[in-house]
Formats: sequence, structure tokens, C-alpha cells
Amino acid sequence: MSSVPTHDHWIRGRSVGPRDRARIPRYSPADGRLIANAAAGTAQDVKEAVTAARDAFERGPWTSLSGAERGERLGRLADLMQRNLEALARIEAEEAGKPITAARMEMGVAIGLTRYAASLAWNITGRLLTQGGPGRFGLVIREARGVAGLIVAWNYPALCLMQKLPYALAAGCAVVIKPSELTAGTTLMIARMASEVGIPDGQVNVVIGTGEVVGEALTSDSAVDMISFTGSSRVGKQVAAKCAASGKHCSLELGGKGANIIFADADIDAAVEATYLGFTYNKGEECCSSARILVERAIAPQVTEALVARCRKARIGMPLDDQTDVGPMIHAQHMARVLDYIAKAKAEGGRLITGGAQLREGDLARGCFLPPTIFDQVTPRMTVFREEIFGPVACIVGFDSVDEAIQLANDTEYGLANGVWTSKIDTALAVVARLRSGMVYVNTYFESLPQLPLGGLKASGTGHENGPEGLQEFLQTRSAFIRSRS
Ligand code: TXE
Repeated sequence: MSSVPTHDHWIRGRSVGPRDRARIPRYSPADGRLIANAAAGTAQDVKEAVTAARDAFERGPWTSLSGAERGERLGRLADLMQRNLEALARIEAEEAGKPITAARMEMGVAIGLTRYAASLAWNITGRLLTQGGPGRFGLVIREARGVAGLIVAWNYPALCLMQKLPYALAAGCAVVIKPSELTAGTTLMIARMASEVGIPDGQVNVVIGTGEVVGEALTSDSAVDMISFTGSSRVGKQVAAKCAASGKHCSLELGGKGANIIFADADIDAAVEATYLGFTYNKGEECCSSARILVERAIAPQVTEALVARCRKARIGMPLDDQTDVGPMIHAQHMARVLDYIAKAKAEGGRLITGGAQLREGDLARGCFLPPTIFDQVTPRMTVFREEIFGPVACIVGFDSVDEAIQLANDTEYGLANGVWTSKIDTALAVVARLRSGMVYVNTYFESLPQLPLGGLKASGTGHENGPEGLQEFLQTRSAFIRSRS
């Protein structure tokens, strides 16, 4: 009988049990088995980790390395993660209820981001201004902000982390990571790997626990210089207020309510497949999910029929099964929340055209399995159109013109990601120009590059991750004016 893994803190390069021995059990969302016991961290544990990061930043060897040397160590971290990709993917799949095929792909993306951030470490520049007159120089300095608190959600534990950690280290920061207490396994593995490749003890620390205790302590600590947060818009607002009150820089990757706009001149088959993935990938627990499907009225019946047929071919199953493409929701409470949204959609007049009920048969009965679910006869006033459900639930709404499509897509408090499907480049460019979201996919969905920054508008957050902009979040700018008196 293999023992259940315990997830302890990682401080100053070693595993540290919870001070008062309290633990948070994690039960498999697929079958209810106990799969981990996470430390229930305290404010004191956070203080210990922040002190370790502060010591590392003020006096540690990482701060005196060149950008090239930091980049080289980060490259070694990517290599070690690559060698352990399968082990990382299996833990991620189990803890997050993620299909193993998706977990492997995401781990590959996380490794690519690490290599990309390593390359940026070579290219951190400032400016020298030489036109102030004889013997007068302006100096613009770009340097590490200091100690960064990295707070990560449960939907992409490793991928979310690697959209922060390698950029923070490339900039020269020391970090205290707060993973979700539900999905800390891969974070701890990566922290250990960082130590193994020569990233100094204290540079990367991990404190596990609830948001209310560990998250709050981290955002309140005056020895922390910035917070990079991924999570709900609700909590993001609290974090932003805490950072403002304690003079911290913060970057926020929050919720979304994406729209996929399908024009009659689109490649319908491609649009249907990508739209299906757009709201079912990661069981819909995805901030860029395209849960609003906007279809030109002339093709709405054809698209609806094709989407329903595609949903009914979904392979819903166990996370570690290579055949699975839709896994279980993260936990029973979240499943209940999503089912409430489904009940509300019906009560408000939406028509359920596929899915809608938790699966209760056979092996799946012990887990949190929800089939892809679609409503039509939805209006923009309905909750299913307005709120982020964070499950494989979408609504279909028709439109008759480009203007109406854009107006519908922008009719949301969020502004993270949208998609547009058309064969006309002029339509695509006009829609891209007018959509109020940080990301627009054209004739695809979810595709990206490490060089492409992702950041939300409106309630979807502030700041960016990935791209040169992702590094800038961890750098501060200072200026000097130098007068030579010789
Ligand atoms: O997010 P939370 P969760 C949305 C989505 C989902 C909801 C809940 O709507 O249904 O958030 O998911 C920590 N101070 N997204 O619970 O609660 C918490 O422990 C500091 C969208 O994951 O926001 C966790 O580590 N930290 C999002 C992290 O913050 C606090 C991805 C996120 O928790 C805290 C995930 C506090 N007061 C969820 N309270 C996206 N952009 O993809 C909690 N935390």
C-alpha cells in the first residue's frame, strides 16, 4: 500500500513540515481516494519563507550572477523538467483532474516558457542618455524588484507557475510561491529541481496553505516587494487592495468569459472543433475559455447541430487514461457550483440542448464528471451569458452583423480572450481592432507563443505574463543623473 504523499513547505532549500502539524487532505476528483496531505501553513511559516527570500535577495549568490549565468541555470532547470516530464504530468493529472495527454502537453509548454525566460535574462538593458550637455549623463536602470510573492490557482498548477517563476528568476528576484493547497505536488517538484540545478537555497521558497491564512499573510508582508497572482476576479480585487495598502507592485491574471465569433464565411468544420475545445479544454476550468458561442444566424442551426454531435463524442474518463479528453471537475464543491449555474440557466429560460447532469454511472460515479453542456435560446441578460462558470458549459447566441457580434462579445465585465472565425481578412482585422480583450484568436483557439504576452483588460486583471512584458513585471526602473565636474 503506497503511502500518501505529504506536501510540506520548501524553505531555504529543504522540506519543512507545518509548524502545528495541521494538514489539508486532497481527495482525487476522479474517484475520491486520498492522494495527498498538504501542509496547512501559518502566518509564521510565511514569515520564515519571506525572511529566507529576503536574505537570498539581499545577500545571496543569485543576485551577483550575470544575466547570462542566471539564464544558464534556468536552462538547466528546463532540461531537468524535461527529463521528469512524465512524472510531473502524472502528478498534475491526478491532483488537478486533468487528462494526462493535456498534462503532458502543458508540461512541455511550461518547459518552453522556462527556456524562453532564460533567453530574456541575457537581454535586460537600461539606457544611457548622453545629450544633456557636456559632462552630463542620464542613466536609466532596470533591476529586479526584490522579493516576489507568486500566488497560483489550481487549474494549471505548473503552467501558471512557469508563467511567473522563470521570469522572476531571470530578473533576479527571490520568490515565495503559494500554490493552491489542492495542487501543490508539481510546484514542490519544480522547487526541488531548482535547487538541484544550482539555483541557491532561499531563492525559491514554497509555502502551502489556504488563501485566507497563507495568501493573506503573503500579500500583507511588508518585506515582499510584489505579488503576481492568478485566480478569481473576486480574490484578485482583494489582493490588489492589499498590495495598494502595502505599496507593492502587483500583476493579476483573473477570470474571463470569452466569446467565439463564427461568421458564415468561416471554415465551419475547423470552427466547430476549436469552439468545442474552447469551452471543454481542461474541463472548462480555463480563464480563456470561450463559453459564449456567437454564430451568424444564417448558419446557427448547422453549427449548433455539429457542436452537439461533437459534445456527444467527448471521451469523459479518468485523468490517467490516455483516451480521456474531459476529466473530472476540481472538487465536489466546484461541481455543485457549476450545477447551480446550469439550474439557473434553465430557470432563466435557456434551453439545454446537450449535457447538463453529473455522470453517475459505473466508475465515474465516484468522481465529479460533467459532460460538455450547451444552452441555446440565451439572451445577454442571462447569468449563463454573463458570469464565469469555470466548467464545460457554453451558450449559443445568434447575430446578424459584424457590429452586433462585436457588441455581444464586448458585453461583459471581463476582457481576457476571444476568438473570431472568418475567411475575410478585413473582417478579422476589424473585429480584432474592436474587441476589448487582452488576446484575440483568429481562425484558431488557445494557440500562442512564449513571445506573445497574455494579460487581461477590465475585470480580467492587470499586467502581463510571457513575452518581454512578462519579464518587465519583475523589473523596476530607477534613474540617475550624473554630472562630471572634471
Ligand atoms: O481561485 P481563487 P480558485 C476563478 C474561477 C474559479 C474561481 C475559484 O472563477 O471558479 O476562480 O478558483 C489563493 N489572498 N479562477 O479557488 O479562490 C488561493 O489559495 C491571497 C480563474 O483557484 O481566486 C489560490 O492559491 N491569496 C483563474 C489562489 O489564490 C488568496 C484560475 C486562487 O484562488 C486569497 C483559477 C486571499 N484572500 C480560478 N484567497 C484563471 N485566471 O484561470 C485565495 N487565495
